[in-house]
Amino acid sequence: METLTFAEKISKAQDFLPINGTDYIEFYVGNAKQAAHYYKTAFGFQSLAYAGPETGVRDRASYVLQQGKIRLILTTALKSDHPITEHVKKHGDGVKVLALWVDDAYSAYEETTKRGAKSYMEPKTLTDEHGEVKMSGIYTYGETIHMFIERKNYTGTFMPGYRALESDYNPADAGLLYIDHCVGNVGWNRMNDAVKWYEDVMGFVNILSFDDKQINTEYSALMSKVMSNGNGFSKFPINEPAEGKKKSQIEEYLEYYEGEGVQHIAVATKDIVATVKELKSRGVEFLSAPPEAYYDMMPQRVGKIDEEISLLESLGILVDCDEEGYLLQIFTKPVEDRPTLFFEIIQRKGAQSFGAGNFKALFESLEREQELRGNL
Ligand code: TYF
Ligand code: FE
Repeated sequence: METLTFAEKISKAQDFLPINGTDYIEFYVGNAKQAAHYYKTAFGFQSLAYAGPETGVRDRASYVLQQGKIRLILTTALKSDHPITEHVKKHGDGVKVLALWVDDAYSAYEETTKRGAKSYMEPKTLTDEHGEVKMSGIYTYGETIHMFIERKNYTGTFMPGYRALESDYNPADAGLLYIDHCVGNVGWNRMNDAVKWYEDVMGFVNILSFDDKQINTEYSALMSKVMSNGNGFSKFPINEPAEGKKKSQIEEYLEYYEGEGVQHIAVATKDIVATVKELKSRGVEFLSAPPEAYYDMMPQRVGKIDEEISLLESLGILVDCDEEGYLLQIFTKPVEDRPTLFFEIIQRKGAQSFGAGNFKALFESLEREQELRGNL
C-alpha cells in the first residue's frame, strides 16, 4: 500500500532543476486574434502583451493573456511555409510550449541536455530597457516543448520583444488562479519512456500510478502516471491508451492530434461553484454531469463537505477525497473541433491527488461525447 504523503513522495525528487512554477503556456493556432478573443470572452483572461509585425516580428503574431498567475500565449504564423503553420496543419490548434519558470535557464538547459534531453533552443539572453530574460528549451513528448524561463529582475510587461497590449475590451475574470497540472497523452507502450524521461532528464518523481485495471469503463481503459518536481509546483500526469472493447479517449486524441501532445490543462480556482457558473454563462461547454446515483452516493464516498451537493449536481461538479482532504473538479468539452485539448477546473481542499474516485464517472461522460462523434 502507498503510505507516503504527497510531501514525502516529492521530497525524493532531485534538485538539479529548481522550478518555481509555470511561466506560460503557448498555443499554436490558426488565428491568434480570434483565439485570444475566445480566451478573454469565454474564460475571463485579460490582455497583457503582443508581438507581431507592428513590433518588428515579421513572421508571426502572438497575444499574451493573463488571469491570476496564468499566462497564455496564442501564436499564429503569417505565411504558409512556416513551421507554426505546419504544426497547426498536422495537429490543429494545440499546446506547443509548457514554459517553466526557473532560477537559471542556462543551467536548466545544461543539466537536462546532458541527461539526454533533445535541444529545442540553446540558452539565450533577451534584453530591453526593462531588464533581461534568459530562456532555453527542450523537447518532451511529441512535438511539445518545455521552455525554461529565467526572470530575475525583469520589470517589463512580459518579456523583451513584446509590447504591452492595451484593449478597450476587458471582460471580468472568472476566478482562475494558477496552473495546477498539465496532462500529456503518449502513444502505445510509450509510458515507461515518458516516465523515465521525466525522472532522468528533469529529476521528477512518479507520485501516483493508475493501471488499466483501475481506470476502465465497460468499453475502454487507460493508464496514467503523475510526475512531479521537488516542490510540487510542476506536475505532469501522463496517459497511455490500454486495450479495451472499444477505442479509448486516449486513442481518439492520438488519432486527431496526429501524435502525442497535451490533453488537458488543469486550472485552479478557490470557488469552483462561482467559477463554473461564470464560465457556463459565457458559453464554455462542460462534459455532462454523471447520473444522479453519483450524487446520492457522495456523502458516503467523501464524507462531509462545505458545498451543497444539489448545487454541485446542478453544475455537474465532481468530488473526490484522499487521506489529506478533498477536491472538486469538472472538465470542459474539447476547445477545438478536433477532439483534442480540453480544460479542467479544480479546487483543492487538502487533497493533493487527481480525482481517481471520479475516473469511472468522468470517462463515461467522455465516452458519451466520443460516441456522438462516431469515434467509440
Ligand atoms: O489529471 C488527471 O489525472 C485527472 C483525471 O484522460 C483524468 O484530471 C485522467 C485522464 C483523463 C482525463 C482526466
Ligand atoms: Fe487532471
